[in-house]
Amino acid sequence: PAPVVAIVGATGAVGVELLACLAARGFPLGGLRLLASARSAGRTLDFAGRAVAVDELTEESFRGVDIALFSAGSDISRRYAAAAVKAGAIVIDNSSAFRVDPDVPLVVPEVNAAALAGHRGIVANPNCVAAIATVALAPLHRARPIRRLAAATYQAASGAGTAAMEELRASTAAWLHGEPFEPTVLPHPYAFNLFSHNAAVDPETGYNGEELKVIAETRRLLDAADLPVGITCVRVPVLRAHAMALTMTFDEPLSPDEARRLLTAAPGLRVVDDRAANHFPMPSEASGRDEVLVGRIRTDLGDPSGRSLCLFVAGDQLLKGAALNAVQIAELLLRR
Ligand code: A2P
Ligand code: 11C
Repeated sequence: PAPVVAIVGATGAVGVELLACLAARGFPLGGLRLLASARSAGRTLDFAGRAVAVDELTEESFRGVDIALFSAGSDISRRYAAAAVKAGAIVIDNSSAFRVDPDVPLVVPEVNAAALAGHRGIVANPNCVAAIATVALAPLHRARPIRRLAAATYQAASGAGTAAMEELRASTAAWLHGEPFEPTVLPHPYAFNLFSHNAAVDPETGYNGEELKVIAETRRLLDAADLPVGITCVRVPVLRAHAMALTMTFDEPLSPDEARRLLTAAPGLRVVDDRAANHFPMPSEASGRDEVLVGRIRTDLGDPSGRSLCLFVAGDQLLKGAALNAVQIAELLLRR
């Protein structure tokens, strides 16, 4: 029989995309349960043209549920994932609650599908930057081990939730009308501005929480526990697709042509690398797409050894960075 699926955080930015992905991919459903806070109980959400009621999340919400897709933040995952597993569900968790737990596989199907086999009821869905970056890094890493990675990100509002997307819209409108705007969701003015990622900064290292997550999760996903990674995460005034500049150093030289061949053949990627037209990955073209866009494939002139390459990558934060990857994990579970 088709599985009964619950979505925890169904009303959120990722929750709504989970619903859309399940519908668009024709995911077999024996039932659908939409869960959110008490504030949303009684609302309905559209699923494939049908209005489905939203219920308040409680410990009892998981009776009869086979797959629970969690996307309501780490606190909710920590509080309710055990109840879901106890009720017999497999949890696919989009929060950071379990991503570095050795008993919980962290999975991007194109990168490390085999890791799923070890699950004990919970599977972690990676941070959006880690998911999008590793789709592009994995095919190269398989051909020539990556020995060092440097990254800079250009992250959309969607990563901070629906309220942040709304703040970007409202503050931009206010700016254009010459009206004052006090940010309440993000810590700095967002319209026609950018700022260092809003996650808290670790006073010891100077790295923020987002950067530390990307480092830990990229290592896990690439099965490269000691990979040196340097990263700067920045929030840019884009609605829903993250972009990133990646520079990697390999064991042995890898030519841009060979990298282009590997990236062209890899699943989940689309090479956008038209030097003549100066056309490379852009958030506007990554938004709403399943594939991660990759381009600007070139030798890093900053490394005279010739063993380093640069890429520019863009991927929909709400799709491959969150909802789509979670639904792909659910599809893998069904196939097993
Ligand atoms: P609600 O809409 O009822 O607040 P986003 O990431 O876009 O901000 O969305 C967060 C999601 O997490 C929303 O669906 C939100 O539901 C849900 N959520 C937040 N707090 C709770 C809670 N205490 N119990 C259940 N769901 C919650
Ligand atoms: C952002 N990546 O863009 C974050 C949002 O680890 O799941 C999601 C945080 C996470 O701010």
